Amino acid sequence: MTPEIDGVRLLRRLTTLGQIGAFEGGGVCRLALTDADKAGRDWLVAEMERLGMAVHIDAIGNIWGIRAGQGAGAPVMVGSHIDSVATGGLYDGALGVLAGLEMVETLNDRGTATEAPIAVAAFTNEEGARFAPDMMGSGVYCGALDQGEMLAVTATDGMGVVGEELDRIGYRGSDAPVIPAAYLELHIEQGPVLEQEGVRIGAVTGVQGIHWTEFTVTGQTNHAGTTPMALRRDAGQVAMRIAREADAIAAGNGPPQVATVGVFELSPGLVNVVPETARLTVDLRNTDGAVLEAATARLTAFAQAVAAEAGCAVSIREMARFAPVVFDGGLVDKVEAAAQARQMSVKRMPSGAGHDAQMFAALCPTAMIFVPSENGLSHNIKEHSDPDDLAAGAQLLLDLVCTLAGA
Ligand code: HGY
Ligand code: MN
Ligand code: MN
Ligand code: MN
Repeated sequence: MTPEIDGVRLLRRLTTLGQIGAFEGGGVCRLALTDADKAGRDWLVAEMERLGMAVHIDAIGNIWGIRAGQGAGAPVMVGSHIDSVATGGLYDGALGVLAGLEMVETLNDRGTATEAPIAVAAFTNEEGARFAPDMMGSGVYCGALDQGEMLAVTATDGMGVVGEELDRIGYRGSDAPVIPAAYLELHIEQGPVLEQEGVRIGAVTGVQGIHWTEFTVTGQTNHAGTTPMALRRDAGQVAMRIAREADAIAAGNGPPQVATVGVFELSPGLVNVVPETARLTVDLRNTDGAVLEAATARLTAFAQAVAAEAGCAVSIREMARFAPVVFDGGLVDKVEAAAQARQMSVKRMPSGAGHDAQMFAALCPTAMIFVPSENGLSHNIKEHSDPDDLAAGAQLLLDLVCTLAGA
């Protein structure tokens, strides 16, 4: 029988990491490559070393600790991320990394050896909130994103460049990524499905496609009172129409299409001045790659047309573009069977959120385990999951890794 994890110890680690970059009254902000991210990284490396793991860091700051196996083959890897959005919670990403530490400590306590090494990874900038695209570190690790290009990415607020920030926080390493024998990621669902259906475990079948696009519209400032509507070159009106078109795409396509205007900035931002520039971002996602491609094409064509009609210019920047991925059917079956073996209710489901796992799907057998999110909330400081569910997910992770790594 697989050793039993210690749910209290797991929760303690989640709480400890949750104090790094914590807001008063709850929630965290550990934006990638900030001092708070560095503090989280420093704590994680110290924990890995305390557990006797060999710690590796690559050129984009991905961290992975390896617990030696009796054999020297490719490791079975579990992982996720410890960076957060600016309105983050305690569990998004952290759960997958810290459940990995809990798994290693449980095996150490029991003196359980595995044939294959076990790796626990924390990937750089999974969120993409400060530096786009998201899944940046795992994308470089898996060869899906160009390392040189990613090191040169400037922050969306213009403050900082990835490579310089890595140097500043001391996390630009030189270790070569190792391609695992299999990759498993435990993550909170970040949506309402499991809770609404009263199911404890999600056996994740894949991740929907993600397109992030930034539109910068340039018109002309003018007097809000004297300028007839027909003579305006109003960047704000164009931006609003692009945002409404994104909404129309979601309504027209219906679920699972989603569209989000997360950034919407007008300049000069004065009550009596027609806006000269507008910057907005649109996040489009769909499990169907062709529908998603068509949605993005429709939105960009619309933006160009309405900008021209309004006498404005528009520049369009692709911030992220990931096709949908399907996880390894055999491994998804194993996740489902492992939950059933422990009499845990389980449901096969796609992931609405992006995850580091989607970068591994092309390289090795990959799957994810979801546990419910209270009220489906995430990317919200009130993000919460039931400790028993967190422990259940961590236990399944250990069960599966013991099977895959030959405990
Ligand atoms: O946006 C996402 O889904 C991921 O959390 N970065
Ligand atoms: Mn996450
Ligand atoms: Mn997230
Ligand atoms: Mn994610």
